[in-house]
Amino acid sequence: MAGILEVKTRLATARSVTVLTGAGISADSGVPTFRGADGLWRNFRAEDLATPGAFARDPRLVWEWYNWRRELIATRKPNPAHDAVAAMERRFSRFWLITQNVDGLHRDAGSTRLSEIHGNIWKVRCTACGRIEDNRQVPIPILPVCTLCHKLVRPHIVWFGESLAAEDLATSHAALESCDVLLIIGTSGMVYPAASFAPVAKSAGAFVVEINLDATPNSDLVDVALQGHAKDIVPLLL
Ligand code: BJW
Ligand code: ZN
Repeated sequence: MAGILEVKTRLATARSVTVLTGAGISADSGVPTFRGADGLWRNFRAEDLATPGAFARDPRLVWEWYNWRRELIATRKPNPAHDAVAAMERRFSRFWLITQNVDGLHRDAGSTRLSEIHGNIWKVRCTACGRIEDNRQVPIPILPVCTLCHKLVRPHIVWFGESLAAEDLATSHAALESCDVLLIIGTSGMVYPAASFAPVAKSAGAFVVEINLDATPNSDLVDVALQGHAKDIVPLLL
């Protein structure tokens, strides 16, 4: 593919690289995406369950959904695309990974300079005292409570209608505005604010590359759109 050569050339002279990932990079590890048919659970969409209102109405149902996902993700391993992103971190002194994924597979692959802007499925947060704890229990006993104050805990995940952490937003914007190359891997570009990250980097002068199975709302804006599986394409860019 001609596009791959152009991206390799850009990366060869880049001083600063930022990567934005979505569910598509973990699809190659067998983690269902959100907007694919395999993302459905008992006919609910993420938009039905990943909201503060859904948790307030029926915390048991929402925790059951998370238990399904925790069970699934617990058996999954990083794939060559996660490995290649971790290798990029070692290659470039100025590097930042912004991931929308909550599965933790980037950390498993060795990435350390990253913002998990939608949280992490292996952390829980107390609805009363706000304490955040690591929790790898699979399945988690329903309903789980805080070790400190014994009130209900929730997944430490950003749901629809909730704000991202201010620090994650600031770090992400700094990385988008200062990078020479932005790689956007496996995201539909439908969910804000991450959906606006490509234009932010583009207007700041970055060379923007999309790697996705399909065209997305970002495809017209990017400098190069590479269509295919992340696990096949991302390792070729190094
Ligand atoms: C492959 C592949 C392979 C597959 N290789 N590629 C109207 C307009 C604008 C904004 C809003 C609006 N109404 C509401 C909003 C705000 C809302 C929003 O954006 N909604 C949209 C749906 C319209 N956003 C928010 O609420 C955010 N907060 C916020 O904005 O705060 C301020 C505010 C508050 C209130 C009102 C307004 C503003 C928070 C968003 C939190 C998102 N959280 C989730 C779920 C968490 C649950 C959990 O994980 O447990 O995060 S939603 C879900 O989508 C998840 C993902 O991180 C996120 C993005 O999805 P992603 O990663 O792109 O996955 P898919 O499935 O969509 O796409 C996969 C892609 O991969 C596809 O393109 C495939 O082709 C590709 N692919 N296999 C390469 N092998
Ligand atoms: Zn508590």
